[in-house]
Amino acid sequence: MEWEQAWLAYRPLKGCIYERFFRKCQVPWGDPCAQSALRELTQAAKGLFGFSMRTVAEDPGIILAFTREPSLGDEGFCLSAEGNALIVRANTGKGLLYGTYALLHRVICGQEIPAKPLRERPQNPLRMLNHWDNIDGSIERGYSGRSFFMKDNELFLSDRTRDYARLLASVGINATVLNNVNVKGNATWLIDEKYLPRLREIENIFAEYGISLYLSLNFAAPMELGDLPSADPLAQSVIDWWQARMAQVYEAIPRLGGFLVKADSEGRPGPFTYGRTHADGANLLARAVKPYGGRILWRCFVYNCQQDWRDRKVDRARAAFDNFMPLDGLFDENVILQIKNGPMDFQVREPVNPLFGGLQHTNMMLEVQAAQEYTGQQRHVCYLAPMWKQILSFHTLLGQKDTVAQLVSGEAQGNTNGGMAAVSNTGDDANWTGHDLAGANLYAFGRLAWDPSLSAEGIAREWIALALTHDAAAAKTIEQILMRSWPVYESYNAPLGIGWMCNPHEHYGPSVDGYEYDRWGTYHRADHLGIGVDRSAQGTGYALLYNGVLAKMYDDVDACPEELLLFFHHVPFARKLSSGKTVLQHIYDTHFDGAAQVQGFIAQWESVQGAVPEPIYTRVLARLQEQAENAREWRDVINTYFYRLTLIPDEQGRTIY
Ligand code: GCV
Repeated sequence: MEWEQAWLAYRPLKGCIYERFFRKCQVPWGDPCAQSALRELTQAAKGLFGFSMRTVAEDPGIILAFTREPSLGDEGFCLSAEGNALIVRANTGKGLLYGTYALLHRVICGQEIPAKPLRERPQNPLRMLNHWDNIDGSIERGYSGRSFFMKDNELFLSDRTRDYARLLASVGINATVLNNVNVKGNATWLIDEKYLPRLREIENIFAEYGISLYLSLNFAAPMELGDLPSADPLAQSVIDWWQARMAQVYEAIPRLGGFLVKADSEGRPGPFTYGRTHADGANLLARAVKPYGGRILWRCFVYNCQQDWRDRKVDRARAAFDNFMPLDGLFDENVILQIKNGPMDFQVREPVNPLFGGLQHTNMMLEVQAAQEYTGQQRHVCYLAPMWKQILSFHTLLGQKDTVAQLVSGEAQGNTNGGMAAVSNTGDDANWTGHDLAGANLYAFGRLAWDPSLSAEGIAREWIALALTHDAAAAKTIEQILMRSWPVYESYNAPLGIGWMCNPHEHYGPSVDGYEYDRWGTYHRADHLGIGVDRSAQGTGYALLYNGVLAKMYDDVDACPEELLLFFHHVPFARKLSSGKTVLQHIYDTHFDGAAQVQGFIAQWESVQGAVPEPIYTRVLARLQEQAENAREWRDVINTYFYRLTLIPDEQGRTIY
């Protein structure tokens, strides 16, 4: 299948003041990342300006040069315009590569390359994608086609593997987990000699772009791959098995970054079976990979998925905290706990996971989902950078440097074992992300992982200039659509933080009671008088898991932020919000408004015709039309449900069925 180049398309650029610099360059030999930078510059010169760039010894227009500046670290760079040259300096080839992409992006976005050196280094040590690609080629929660790494129980390589690595490196992503965290069947064998040679080939390409390869593994591998009777993390036979296996794996792929593990979660095996803790499980693996410099990323998405909906005392939102807080400080230094942004599961609105601000002696990283499982499945536009910004800037009230960004980057604790991961939204669709506008999410994830202080608008503007258009009016229109898209999606979905009113399993389309009488711990608890889950001190006590005034705020129905009201409290439909509207009227109004706004997106998009390339224009238009139809469906199903439940009509007398 053919594929496009997303934001590395290098379409012709007219009137660029830096064009002349692109004729000749000087790049150090021998370093693989520096050579990748050279290839990128050459490709860019051809696409942007239509000529071939030459490498020269004298009088270069672009210079990539090694330097020794401790403040730049292993990944930072320095960029400047000096005399007749644009110069990128870095301590490493990786830094030169990142600096080269920064140079290219500034040139394409029409930004100045200053004479005074611009210094950058990433905030997060690990900036990682998690693929949920299965070895048969399907992708769990994948909305952009099939896997471009796996098919029919085989791994494969193509030119697309390199283009994938280029896309990642161009936004500073430095690690990737190739396979789904639900490791089953043949995927368990990825750590076997059957697959290791091919993985090594893939890893070699990634290394040319500064990307570390990680794999997900099956905790029960000693039983499924070996012939041990148990996977008990404290059994000597199991310890020996993992050590021998890791020796084999690292002999084949010495630079392998490590492993991501989903254990005791949604039916996956784990240490609980043997009465052991998650620390026992994680440390077992951490010790096996430690001699090779490997890391274990251990997921905190652990909860009881066999809940009884009648039982109001068990609260899934508490699960990660209750499972992991008692283990704080017990994990080895090469273990990182990977924590989903919220306590539930990537809903359109959730509070920040209280493990951030809870854990004090454990490495951690933030997991977000670029794949839009609950946010429109890449059929609806939903630019997630504004949501991620809210999470990253959330003050947990733990110590001086207390934002989620400061905690996960290791800045707060002064360590380098942390970062950000995103569940990838890619697949083998020509445009990589199904919805063209979902490309903005992949781009934004990399940029925010590099620098969480960047603004969502600024990132959107960059991405639009790189991927879509230089037409100022069209760019502004597209930026407006992106920036409105999350609030609009939220407005026609489950209201006020309650989440989950979607069709079970596929998680697309409205179904208010879809999860209400199920075992997954995801309820709205509505009756004809009121709605919401009581997570206050009188309810499940979840609100009290936060620090200080945050706990007070969430616990108090009058102080709780309204966008999370129903997440934390069960309230009457007649309760007045700050707008003066009742909760019920708010539900009606937001759903009418959300559906209308999507219709508005269509008109806005139609105005950019001619300013963005075909076939992107047509593809996006088709998706927006589908979104408009679906938004009307959401509006009518949700509003009708609450009207029939309460028998209270819409104050404005609009049609509710
Ligand atoms: C990979 C949610 C998704 C699952 C996913 C799981 C996880 O429950 O629906 O498909 O499994 O999260 O994050 O492990």
